[in-house]
Parts: sequence; C-alpha cells; structure tokens
Amino acid sequence: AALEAVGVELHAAPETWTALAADVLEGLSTTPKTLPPKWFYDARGSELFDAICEQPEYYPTRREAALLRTLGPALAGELGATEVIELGSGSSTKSPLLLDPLHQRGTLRRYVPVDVSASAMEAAMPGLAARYPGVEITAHVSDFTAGLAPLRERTVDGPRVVAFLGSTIGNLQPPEVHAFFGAVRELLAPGDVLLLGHDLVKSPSIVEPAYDDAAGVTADFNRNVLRVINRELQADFDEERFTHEATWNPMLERIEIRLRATEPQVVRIASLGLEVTFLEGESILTEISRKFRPEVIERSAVRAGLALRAWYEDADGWYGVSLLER
Ligand code: AVJ
Repeated sequence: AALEAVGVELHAAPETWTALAADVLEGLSTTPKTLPPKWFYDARGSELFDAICEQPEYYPTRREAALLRTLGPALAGELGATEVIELGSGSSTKSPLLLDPLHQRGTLRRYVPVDVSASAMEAAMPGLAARYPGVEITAHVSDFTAGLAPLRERTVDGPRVVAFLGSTIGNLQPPEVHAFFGAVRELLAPGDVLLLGHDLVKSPSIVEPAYDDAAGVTADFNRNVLRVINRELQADFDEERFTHEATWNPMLERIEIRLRATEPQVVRIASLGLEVTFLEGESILTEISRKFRPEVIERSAVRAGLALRAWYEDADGWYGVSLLER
C-alpha cells in the first residue's frame, strides 16, 4: 500500500515459506550441510549486508561504484536504454549510478527492480519514484534465479539493460550461472545488454578479510540465517554455538563461508518435524562467493548463447564490469 501511494507496482512471489522449508530440509539432512545464501536477507539481514558494504575490508561495493561512476555517462550514451531491469537490486543504493545518466539523457522510461527482500525494496522505492518522475517503476519480489519469465513482458520500446551488479553472480555455481545466463538471454533482444558486475581473482590476503571483517558484521550476517530459520520454522538454533568462517578455496577460486559448530549438538526444527545432529566442528556451507577471470565469464557466456561485448576493470584489476549481448 505504501508503494501504491508513490505509484510503484509491486509483484510478490507467494511461495517463500515453502521454498525455505524445502531448502532447509534438503540442506541440513545431507552431508556436508549447506544452506542457500538467499535466506540471509530478511529485514535484519538486508541491513547487515548494507553494513558489510561500509566495512573497510569489504572493497567490492566501493570498487564497483567507482567503476560505474567512471563508466556511467559513456555507457548511457552507448546503450541509450529506455528500460533497466535490475536483478538483486537490494536497497537500490547504487542503482542511480546507472539510472541517473540514462535519466539525464532522457531515455529512461521504465525501471524494474527484482529482489528477494521486500523490506529493502519497499524502503527504497519512494525515493526512486521521486528521483525519476515519469519513469514507470515495477518492483518484483523474487529470487533472480527463479522466475525471470514474467520479466519478458515489455511495456516500453527501445533498448533494455538487464543489470546484475554487486558480484551477486559469485553466489552461483557454474551450472547455475549457465541456467541464469540462459534465462537472461530470453529477456534480451538484439541491441539489449546484460550489465554484469564481478569481483576478480586476487590475493587471498585481500579477499579473506573482506569476508571476515574486524567489527564482526559479516559474522553476524552469517548467523542471521539461523535466526531466520528459528523464526520461520520454529527451530532452536543457538547462534552462540556456531562460529563464522571465511576461507579462500584456491582450486575453485572462491570464498567459502561457513557456520561451524563449536560443540556437538542437536537442533530441533519443529515445523519440519526434524532433528539435526551436529558433530563438534561440523559446518554448514552458507555461501560461496566466486571471484572471476575474464575468460571464465566469456566462456560461460558463450556456452549459454551470449557474447562478451565489452570488459572493464579498475586500474589494479580488483573489480570488473562487463557487457554481454545475445
Ligand atoms: C551479495 C553475494 C555479492 O559475495 O560478496 C558479502 C555477499 N557475503 N559478505 C558477496 C556477502 C558476505 C556478497 N554478494
């Protein structure tokens, strides 16, 4: 209702609880235990993520913003986009880096943010509606790996940009990237682009601290998934009995984030009628954050029927942005 008041349409996927139940059942009844990272992001988790982005060790957000600030105007000129679909838009804090130059050039007519966090989106929309008068804003609460089909619909003519920023692609395993690129391809016509932000492979001495900040914000964010499960599925996780861990996997070129049980324990998940046993030191893999090389992006794009149109990175090669087209 708050969104309607500012003229923003909101489409919400109804099956959130069932999806969480299925993911928890599957992820915690197998070895090694895993949980998908999307369940971090309730209202508190989204706030914690925004706080991570402010930590001195967490460079990706600042690096991407700097790169987009530099590229923005030329990009807007080159793309002349009328529509921006932003996947994983979160609280849309960086969206203006892309939207402002398009708006200033007068081409922007429609903005479609897509995110699993309804609260983050609801908080951001009034500000965006005011910043871009006359631009149609249609928000979708949804998982970017699931239903992209409703986004195929076009209400404005002209080039479309699908933006997937923040290196969220790093959460996806290679087969998931393939499926994702395939789904995005269906959203693109000739002349449209996927604007992708990706963190790049670099020394673990830089990457690891980014996922284990001294203030403990990332640790708190990681434990948030336990609080979400406790609340939504009537579970009794004791977050004090799990430690946060972030380690660089050099073979797979990714950070692996885990919650590790400090002692043996049994956790009851009442809504699922499930008891989960943890051995001392047993872990739950809660997130992977892959770091990329240009050839890895290009290879996965080409396999999914996309072509790499442009590649940009900052001076020391810490962070990159690319344009993919069909
Ligand atoms: C939102 C997936 C891009 O992988 O860097 C940050 C999430 N997790 N710190 C990332 C995250 C812990 C973030 N992404």
